[in-house]
Amino acid sequence: MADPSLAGLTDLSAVRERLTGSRLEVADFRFLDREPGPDAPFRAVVHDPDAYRSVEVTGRLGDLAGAAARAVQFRPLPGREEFERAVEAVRGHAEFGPLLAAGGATAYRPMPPLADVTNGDGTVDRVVTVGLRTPEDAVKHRIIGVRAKDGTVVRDPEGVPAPSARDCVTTPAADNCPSPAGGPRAVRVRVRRGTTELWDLVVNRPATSSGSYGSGVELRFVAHKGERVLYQAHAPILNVRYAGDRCGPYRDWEKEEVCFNATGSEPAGPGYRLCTSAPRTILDTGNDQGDFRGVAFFHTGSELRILSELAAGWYRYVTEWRLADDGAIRPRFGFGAVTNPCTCLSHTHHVYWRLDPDVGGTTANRVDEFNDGAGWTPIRRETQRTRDPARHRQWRVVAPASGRGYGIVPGAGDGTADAYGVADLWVLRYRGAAEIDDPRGFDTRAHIGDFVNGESVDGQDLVVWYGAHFLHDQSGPRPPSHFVGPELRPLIV
Ligand SMILES: [Cu+2]
Repeated sequence: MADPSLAGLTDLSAVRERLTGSRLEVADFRFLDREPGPDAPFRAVVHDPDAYRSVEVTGRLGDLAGAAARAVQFRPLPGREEFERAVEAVRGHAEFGPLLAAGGATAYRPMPPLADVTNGDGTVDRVVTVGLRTPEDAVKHRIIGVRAKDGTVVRDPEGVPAPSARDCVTTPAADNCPSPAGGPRAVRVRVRRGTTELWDLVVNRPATSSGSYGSGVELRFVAHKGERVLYQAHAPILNVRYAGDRCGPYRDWEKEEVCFNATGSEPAGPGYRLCTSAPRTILDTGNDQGDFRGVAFFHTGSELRILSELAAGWYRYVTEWRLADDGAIRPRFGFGAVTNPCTCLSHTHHVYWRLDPDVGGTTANRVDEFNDGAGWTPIRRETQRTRDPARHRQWRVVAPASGRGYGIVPGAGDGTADAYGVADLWVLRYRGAAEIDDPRGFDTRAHIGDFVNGESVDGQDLVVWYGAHFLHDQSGPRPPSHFVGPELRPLIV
């Protein structure tokens, strides 16, 4: 809960008219203003786990009674405890229990995490999925479901990968380090060289990142040499699509932290580790083990690396920011997995960073696009764009008043959007926290384009979304890197 004055949110009559359960919980809360005052507008999601329904509540802090509510599709992700309960139900099942008892058999968190069942009367039962791996068997992977309300095993839930003889990746899920208790939601970080302050920013760990499904390592109030560059930077959308839809598509979440290796101390509290050597993730070690969960900081001598490792089902992701001493900012995303039945099939990961620039220390910014032959052209209205490597297409965010700017230079491996990936860059007017997530229902595709409605972005407070697309095909040549991401490079325009 972001604000104690909202404790009464679940008791509002607008909520009570729609949800009657005794265990209502606030699943998401956000202020819609940058600097929320005593009467700030807010948006919240209240979830009723008994009826398994949710409502979105919008209103103002100063007039809670006047808040409005409407039904929305929101289903909380299963946590570790709920998953373990589902596994216990499987152990007690006449057919699947003995399978799990066999040598080498394991239960794992699969994709998708839920396979809910809609009943004939329109009510929905929550069904938590469980992956069974039986390596001695011809069928090595089965994904079954467990109905949350009564522990009934659902044999062939809809929308999960079919039973499979494929055993992709030989890295067993481990994730066995302790979870830090407590610790700060965010920390302030400064990088100094001599008497010069190079960087000053606030960092949220994935577990406290914004968005209803998290957004990886999140940066706010990022200043280089005393001048604000970014108000906020994170990656609220992450999804994956398989060729021929042989698995998925899946929308991933970015708030579940997983163990990696980070050696150092925690001067600001648990969950934020200042490292004395380079942190090592599953992409470095090839295993799912580690001694730390949270955000690791490591200065290489020329840049500050800020990174964490995420889990979503069998996926493992590295979420990273590199802040170079010279002012360059490199967002990075890395792609890995533990043992599963899908990732040896060709698939493409899509990650979408949301960058809220305050280049030149002001919110009045503009984006220009460069193309060979045409030079720089200002973007005046909200729009979405694709990359064009043949024309060396790139972008820059400029502050017209001062001539300061930051180039957005696509990474060599960032790909180009297909129909599922939608686009590579969006320029939007800043519309507060209402536009941190895309309104998506149960479609896994990115819906950032829903925010494009012709508003002016010329010298305005604006937001840039940048998409990268990573083709993961284990039958093809090994990619030079499992990381994607652009470079944000300081310019004098
Ligand atoms: Cu992959």
